[in-house]
This record gives sequence, structure tokens and C-alpha cells, in this order.
Amino acid sequence: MKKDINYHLYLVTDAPEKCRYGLLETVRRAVQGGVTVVQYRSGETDRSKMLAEVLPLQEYLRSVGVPLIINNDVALAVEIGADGVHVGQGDMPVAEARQLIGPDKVLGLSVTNAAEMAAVDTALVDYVGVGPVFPTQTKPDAAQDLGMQGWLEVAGCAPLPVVAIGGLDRVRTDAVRATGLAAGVAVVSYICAAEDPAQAARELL
Ligand code: TZP
Repeated sequence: MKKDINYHLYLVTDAPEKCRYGLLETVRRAVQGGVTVVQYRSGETDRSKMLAEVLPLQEYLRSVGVPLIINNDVALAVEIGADGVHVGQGDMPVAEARQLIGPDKVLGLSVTNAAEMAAVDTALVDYVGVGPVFPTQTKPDAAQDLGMQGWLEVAGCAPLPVVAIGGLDRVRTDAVRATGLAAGVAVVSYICAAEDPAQAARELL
């Protein structure tokens, strides 16, 4: 089942203190609003704190049938039996990540330009996250934002399902979806910081 992920509305979690209702409750509300997949992306580096964050999240997401992807930390994904892992260009190479997680788990890769897209190994990677499409405050070390023109160029040559990320709100999500190139959109702050995460999620469906 692991590979049949619905990328339509992909929530990437912020650090718990930046989630308006804490990590678990914010995710709960977001899922009630229609989030279809969740990536655990924490600023936390302490292993036991990470486990204390992610295990209740995993238990909840399993109970509602929403897949859990782990950002970057392949060992954590393997340890908890997450549904997949997402790596960036500077993270663990996809060949190594694939070997560690096995063939059945989902492997996502961040892509920031056309050259990186051309280099994606479709035998190893299941989907690509393309962005930032728009400027974002959430990831200070993010690459230059692509803009809609860059999005069209990079997503237009994707050999795999593409998830757009970076600065997405309601209007921008509509614009990205209207290109017909996105299997889904991924957001952090629009949902995590929202007064009503369920409503924020519904706005992006
Ligand atoms: N990767 C590229 S942009 C980004 C990540 C993790 C952050 C997107 O956050 P926001 O708040 O949705 O702009």
C-alpha cells in the first residue's frame, strides 16, 4: 500500500512551538480539514525528544490512514517504520536512503532547478518536491524561489509526481494547481500557524 500516496494536500510540520496548537493537535485539525499526507520536519535534534514528538503523531496518523513521511532523518524513519522519507539535495544520497528504507517505502527528493530535475533517478525516487515556488520565511536556507515561470519549467520536465512547496497560500495554490503539473501542494506555515488549521487546509483543497 505504501506507494499509493495521495499527495494532494501535503502538510510539512513546523517545530512544535511554531504550531499554533502544538504539533499533534495542529496536525489533527489539519487532517480534519483534508490534509492527505504529513511530513514530520522538526528542528529538534535530541533523539528522545524527536521520538516523543513523532510517535504520538504516527499513532494518530495510522488511526486515520494518513501516511507519515520523515524529513531527512532516514534512521528515524527506519526505526519507527514510517511510510517514507524525504531528503534534500544536500542530505543522504537517494541510493543510500533507498537501500536503508527498502523498496516498499516512499522516497521523496527536493528539487530546486531544472538541472536537479534532470538528474532525478526514477528507479529510486517516488516523488519530487519542487520549490520554493514563492518566497518563504519558513526555510531560511531555501534556494532562490522559482516563481510561476520557473515552476512551469522545472515541474514541466518532471518524470515523477511533483509536489509544489514554498510560500503557498490559497491564491498561489490555486495558481499552481491550475497549471495541471502538481500532484499536490505542500505547506508549512499556512496551516501550522493558522488560527483554524482545519479551515486553512480546506482552503487549499
Ligand atoms: N522546502 C522548500 S520551501 C520550504 C521547504 C521545507 C518551506 C515552506 O514553508 P511555507 O511556510 O509553506 O512557505
